[in-house]
Amino acid sequence: MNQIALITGATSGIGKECAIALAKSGYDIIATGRREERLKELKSELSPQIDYTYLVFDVRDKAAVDAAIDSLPKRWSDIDVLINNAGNAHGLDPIHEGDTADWDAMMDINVKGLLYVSKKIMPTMIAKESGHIVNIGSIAAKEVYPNGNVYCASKHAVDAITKGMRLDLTKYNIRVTGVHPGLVETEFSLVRFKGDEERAKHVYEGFEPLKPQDIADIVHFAVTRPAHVVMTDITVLAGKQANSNTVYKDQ
Ligand code: NDP
Ligand code: 8X3
Repeated sequence: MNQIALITGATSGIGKECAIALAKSGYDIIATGRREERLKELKSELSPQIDYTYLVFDVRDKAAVDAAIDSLPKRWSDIDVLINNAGNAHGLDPIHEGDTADWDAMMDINVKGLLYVSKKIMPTMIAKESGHIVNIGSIAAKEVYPNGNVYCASKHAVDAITKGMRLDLTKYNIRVTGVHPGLVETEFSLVRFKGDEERAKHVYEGFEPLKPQDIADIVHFAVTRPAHVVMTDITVLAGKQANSNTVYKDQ
């Protein structure tokens, strides 16, 4: 039987490309997200050689996370790889002008949601003494940029949780990898700017941003290393990006 990968936030961007990349190399896929139509459609983009199922839940809702994962038939419950990808930025404002609903969303989704999903899946990995957890952090997990305040805090938390997971889970042969991308062109900025397409497009103009496939390649590489190799921490920027706040754009 194929190995099983569960990917959160697989309706779009990095998560969707991770599902496509892992399916191509023979993983059976459990995709999750809130937009069911997209989860249904994803099947047609995956290798026909693998099995596919999906779960619809909001990672903020602990009861929904628990019920969804508990609903998996036995055939799907033995998850080998967990990609904690679901997340977004909400807003880009000076801290004193931040919207507390945006702060709640980022802490609840990026941090607590990641914990809720992991909490359900780690016991199975511990019981079989194998598994791999990949947490999608960000360059915002490593640096703080102007107006990034709470998003950066949420991603610094992801980085700390990643390190904590590695400390606590390595003895059970569970590998833990943090992947920290810079600017990737996805729906990320559309969500951050609440549907403002012009503003979102501008973020990726004047240079070649990373593609979600670039990040999926790296995730794929990390999870397909042999058991004695763990990629712990991978930061990846666009070619013209020097740090979180410095991008050399065409004039
Ligand atoms: P997208 O907006 O394209 O995708 C975000 C995914 O997260 C969607 O599938 C969305 O699914 C899911 N998601 C968001 N909120 C929830 C929720 N409450 N419950 C369940 N699922 C949720 O953005 P990216 O692909 O760019 O983002 C993926 C990850 O990569 C995020 O953690 C982001 O912080 C990180 N990242 C992105 C970078 C970038 O520049 N794009 C750079 C560095 C890190 P749905 O809406 O269907 O629920
Ligand atoms: C997404 C990339 O630079 O907007 O995490 O924080 S950035």
